[in-house]
Amino acid sequence: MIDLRSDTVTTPTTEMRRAMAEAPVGDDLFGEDPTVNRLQERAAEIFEREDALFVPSGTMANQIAVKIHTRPGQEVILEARSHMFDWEMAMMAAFSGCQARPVTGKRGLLDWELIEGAISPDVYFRAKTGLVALENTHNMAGGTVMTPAETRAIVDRIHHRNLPVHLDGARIFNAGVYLDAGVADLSRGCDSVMFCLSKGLSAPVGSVLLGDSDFVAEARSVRKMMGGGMRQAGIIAAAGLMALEMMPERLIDDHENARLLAESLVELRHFDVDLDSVQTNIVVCDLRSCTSEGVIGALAEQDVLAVPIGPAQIRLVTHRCVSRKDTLQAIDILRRLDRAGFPSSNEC
Ligand code: TLP
Repeated sequence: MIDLRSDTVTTPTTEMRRAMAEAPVGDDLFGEDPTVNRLQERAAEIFEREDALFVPSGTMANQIAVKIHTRPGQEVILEARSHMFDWEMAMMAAFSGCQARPVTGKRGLLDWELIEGAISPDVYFRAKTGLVALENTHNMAGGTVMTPAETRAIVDRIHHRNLPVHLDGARIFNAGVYLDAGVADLSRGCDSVMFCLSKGLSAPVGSVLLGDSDFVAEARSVRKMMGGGMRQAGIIAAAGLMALEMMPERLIDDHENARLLAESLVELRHFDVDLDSVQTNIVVCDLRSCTSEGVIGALAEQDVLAVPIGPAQIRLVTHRCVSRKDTLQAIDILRRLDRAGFPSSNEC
């Protein structure tokens, strides 16, 4: 099976499993789990932040940030295909009482002009903007990155309007590898940032939410409110620590495999890829004369898995459990199917 559905399917390494078995643990609700504490300290050091909080998922981290930065009745400006808008169960409405103000960015990236146009006018009969949320890398745009300079330029202007910024950095280490930049630089200025240990970094569970000490103290209490307080969580934090220390540098392999996949796909009849958007480990393909359902089904019969992200759009994600050999094999299968035509293709 060549599983290109997501980098979330990565399984922990043998070293991670060993570290999990041997991790010193304690009750984290009393702040007594040494492994969780170590993970949070290391993350704070690497991101150059005052404090960090280990949480069960990226979704929870993002939604804790929304809860803290906003008040009910406010709007959150975010990208139209961002994870926080499309994939988090309308939680900003359900939990924080906010509505999204989505803006379509070029290749998923927001610039100041777009954001400024979405900030609500300062009149009493309009909902106030409470937060701007950015995403780096941008998942549904194909893993596109924002540079530290681009981020900083936007963040400074947003702050000038007295608004906070949260960065969904689920795959910020991929951005760092692509740009040869540190994650501290990529997130500098943002009031809060979260990253996932459980995607390309291969840990089984967990994300980290970072900010200043007051923010993280509040985040700890919102995490509890959401039922995300964990006890001997050092068992999973141990894998997270290894993910953080050992895994970022190998992400380059995933980027190279994604590039190879994308460059092969553009040669085919039924696939269209914006090669400029393939910067990290994600390939988003528009389909010609066939449906996502038909392509996904035909691939699955050949033991290649991908996900639909629209009626004629699929996503392929490379990761540690997809080798160069697997990538070449997937390309062979795609070529063969493309020549034969897909079952639901209009041409067949
Ligand atoms: N993304 C998943 C799916 O939910 C779509 C994936 O397969 O890519 N921010 C971004 C940018 C994400 O891509 C994801 C997960 C999250 C947040 C949420 O993380 P989890 O799954 O830990 O809640």
